[in-house]
Amino acid sequence: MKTTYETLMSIKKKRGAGYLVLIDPDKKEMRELVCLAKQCEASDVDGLLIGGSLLFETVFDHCVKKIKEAVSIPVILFPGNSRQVSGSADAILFMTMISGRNAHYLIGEQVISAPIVRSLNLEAIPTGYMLIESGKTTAAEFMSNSQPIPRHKPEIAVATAMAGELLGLKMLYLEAGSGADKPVPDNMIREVVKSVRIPVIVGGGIRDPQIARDKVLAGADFIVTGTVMEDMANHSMLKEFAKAVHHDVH
Ligand code: 1GP
Repeated sequence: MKTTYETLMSIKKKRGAGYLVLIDPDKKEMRELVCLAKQCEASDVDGLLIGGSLLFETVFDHCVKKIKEAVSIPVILFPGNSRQVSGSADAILFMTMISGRNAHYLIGEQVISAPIVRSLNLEAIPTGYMLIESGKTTAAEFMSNSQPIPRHKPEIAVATAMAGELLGLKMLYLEAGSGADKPVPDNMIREVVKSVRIPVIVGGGIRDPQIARDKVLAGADFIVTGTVMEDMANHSMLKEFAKAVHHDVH
């Protein structure tokens, strides 16, 4: 059986790029979260990420389980901290915040969660999380107490990405932050993608399918949207996003 990482790689190979939707358990009632997950699957979304900067709800594990039961696309944890671990998911983006210099998010949270991830036998996908300046202070920036990479300094992003690859990370996540004013700049994506061989996920502040398409054309392997789908009125856009991201390779 394929690992979730291998599944993601085959999605990338087959579809040109993959479309992932972030579901934040804090943002809606359980029923609505499950409904969104089902709509994602029906709209050609390739996988779901579950997580958030905070956690007000005490039912994280239950929420992951319910979503996992409702869909057959990969359900991957995208934890804001070491409390967001659940054995019901297919895998976890085991992230280290390589853009910042706060040791707690580079290795501290990982030390806390590693024994739990191991005991749950959860597939861990080692991922370098790179926060990019996006106009205003985001929750990710505030909560991690770390400085984002300046958006006009692609060379810093490139060197950081290279370091992540040399350290053996399997994916990079270029993140503007949830609800960001401005998404990660196209030229920064282009430069990073040119410099590394590992897949690059891009998310934060993407509210329009055309913007998602631009990020794919700049070289993003996976696109993540979260906030735009919190509004039920936008669910009809799921298919448009999926279409904008995919450029199926035959
Ligand atoms: C946040 O990249 C994700 O971690 C998604 O961002 O909520 O702005 O779409 P948005």
